[in-house]
Amino acid sequence: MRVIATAGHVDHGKSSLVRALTGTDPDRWEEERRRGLTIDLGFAHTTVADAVGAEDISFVDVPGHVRFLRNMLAGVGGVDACLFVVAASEGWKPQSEEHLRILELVGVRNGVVALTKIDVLDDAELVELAALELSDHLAGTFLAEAPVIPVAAPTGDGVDELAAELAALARRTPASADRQRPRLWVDRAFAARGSGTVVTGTLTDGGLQTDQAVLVEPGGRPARIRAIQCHGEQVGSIGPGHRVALNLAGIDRIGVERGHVVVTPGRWHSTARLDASLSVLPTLDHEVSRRGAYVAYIGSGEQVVRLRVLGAAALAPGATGLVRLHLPVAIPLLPGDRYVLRETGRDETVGGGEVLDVAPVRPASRARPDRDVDRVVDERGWVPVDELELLTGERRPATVGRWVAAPAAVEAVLASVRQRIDEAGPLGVELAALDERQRAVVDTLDDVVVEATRVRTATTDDPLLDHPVVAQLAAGGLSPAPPDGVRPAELRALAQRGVLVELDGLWFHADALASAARLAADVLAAHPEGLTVSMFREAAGITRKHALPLLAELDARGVTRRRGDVRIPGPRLPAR
Ligand SMILES: Nc1nc2c(ncn2[C@@H]2O[C@H](COP(=O)(O)OP(=O)(O)OP(=O)(O)O)[C@@H](O)[C@H]2O)c(=O)[nH]1
Ligand SMILES: [Mg+2]
Repeated sequence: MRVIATAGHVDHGKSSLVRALTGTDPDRWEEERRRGLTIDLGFAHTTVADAVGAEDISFVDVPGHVRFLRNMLAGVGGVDACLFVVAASEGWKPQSEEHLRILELVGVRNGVVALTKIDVLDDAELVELAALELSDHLAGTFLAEAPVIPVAAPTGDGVDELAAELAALARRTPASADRQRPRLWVDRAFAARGSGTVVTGTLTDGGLQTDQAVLVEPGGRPARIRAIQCHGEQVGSIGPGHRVALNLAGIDRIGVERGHVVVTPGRWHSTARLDASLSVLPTLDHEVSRRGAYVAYIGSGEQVVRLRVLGAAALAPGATGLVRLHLPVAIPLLPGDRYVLRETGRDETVGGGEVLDVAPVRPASRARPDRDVDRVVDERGWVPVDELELLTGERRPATVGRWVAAPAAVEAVLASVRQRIDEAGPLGVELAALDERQRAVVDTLDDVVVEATRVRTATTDDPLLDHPVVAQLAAGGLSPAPPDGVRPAELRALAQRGVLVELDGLWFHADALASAARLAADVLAAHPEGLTVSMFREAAGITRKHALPLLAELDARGVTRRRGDVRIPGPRLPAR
C-alpha cells in the first residue's frame, strides 16, 4: 500500500483523474460537487496493475485553488508519492509551481505526472509542445525523470497507461518503515454513530491494534482504540503506510481536530520548541528574519510559530540556514520531520525544511543544530539510552551504565572519581557515597578494586591480600572460626583495605556482610512483619554469638532498622 497525493493548479483535472482511476468521487461535499471545485481533502483507493503486478494505492486528493492551500498542506504531510497534474490546455500555472515547491519541501521524492485535458487541444503537435514546456518546469526537481502521461478524463484516453505507471511508482517508492513508534496525523475527526470519536489519517512509523492505549496530542490525552478501519473494512490491527480510521474510546470528539496526532505512550517526545533547517524559496522577493507572522505546516497541522534565525539575522532568497521555532503547543516530533513555512501577512510560501533538534539545550545564540546524534550526546553529556531514542529516533547501545555518554563528560566524572579514590588511600571509598554516574564509571576503571561495598586503588604488589587468613575467613562465611596464624597488625591492615571486618571482637570476611544483607532481604520478603534474631539465626544456620554482631552491623549500615524486638527494611536493603 502506498499513499499518493494529487497536486496541481485548480481545475486542471486532479479529482476527475482520481475518479477515473478509482471509481470514487473524491469531492465529498455537496458544495464541492455543485461548484465543480475541490475545497477540502478527498480520499479514494484502488488497485492498479502493470505487466509486473498489482499494487494497492490510496489517494489523498487535494484542492488546487490557492484559497484552500492550507488544506492542500494538511494533505501532503504523510504521503509516500504524488500524482502531479498539469492541464495541457492551460499550461504551467501559479499553483503548479507552488504545489511542486511544497512537495519538495515536505520531502516527497517520487511521482508520476499527468498531462490532462489533451482532448481539449485535440492536436498531437500541440500536446507535444505542452509536454516540452512541462519538462522545462520539471527540470532540476524531483519530478525531472518522472514519466509524463497524456490523458483525457472524459474519453478515458491514457487512463490505463497512467494506472500502469502508478503501479510502477508504488513499487519503486519505499514503504513506510515499521519503527515501533506509530504516529497518525489526524486529517479528519468526527463523532461516530453510537458513541466515540473517529479520526482518520495516514499511519506511519508503526502499527496499531484494537484495545491499544494511545495518546492524542497536544495535551497527552489518553484514549483507547475501540476499532480500526482501513478502506471501509474493520481490522484488528494495521501496519504503517495505510490510510486508517480509528474509533477512539475515552476521548470527546470536541477538541480533537485536524492537526492533532495519535501516538502510543512513551514512544514520542512532544515539543513546543525545535531547531530546524530552513530553505528559503529562490522566488521570494525579500529576506526572511524574525519579523513576520509565520505559520508552520507540520504533519496535518498548522502552527502559528515564532521564528529566530540562528547564526545570522536573516536568510536571503534561495539560501538555506538554521532556525529555532517556538510552537504554541507541544506536538510529537522527531529529527527528519519536514515542515513548510508560510507568511500570513503576505500570504506566501516562504520555504521549509527539516526538523533537526526536538529539544535544543543550547541558547539560540550558540545553537548550531544538525542531524548528528553525536552532537546531541555531546551537548547533553549523559543521555539515558531511552531518552536518546526519543530525541533522535536512533537507539544506541549504552556506553556507560544506562547512558550514552560523551567522551568528555565521562572523562570529567572519571577524574572526579579517581581523585576521591586516590585521596581515600588504602581504605577506599564507600560505593554508596558515589552518585549513579560515578558508580557507573567505576566499572570501567581497571586499576581499582571493588570489594564488598568499597572501591579502592589496586595496589599491584600487596602480598597481604594473599594472606591465608583471607581465604580462611571467606570459607567461614557467616560463622568463621577465629583467625589464627596472623598478627594483629596484619588483621588491621586487611580491615583497612576493606577485605576483613571486625565486629565485637569477631573477624569476618567483608563478603559475609553482603551475604548477611541478602539473607536479611530474603527473610524480610517472607516475613514483612519483621525479622527476629532467631529467624536470622535459623536462616543462616549460625548461633547468637555471630548473629548478634552481624545484625547490629546491618543496622549500622542502614540495611535494616531496629524496631523493638524486630528489624524492618532499611534504605540500603538490597533489592531481590
Ligand atoms: N475536456 C476535459 N475536461 C476535463 C478533463 N479533466 C477534467 N476536466 C474538467 O475540468 C473541470 C475540473 O476538473 P477537476 O477534476 O474538478 O479539477 P481539479 O484539478 O480537481 O480542480 P480542483 O480540485 O478544484 O483544484 C471539470 O469540469 C472536469 O470535468 C479532461 O481531461 N478533459
Ligand atoms: Mg479537485
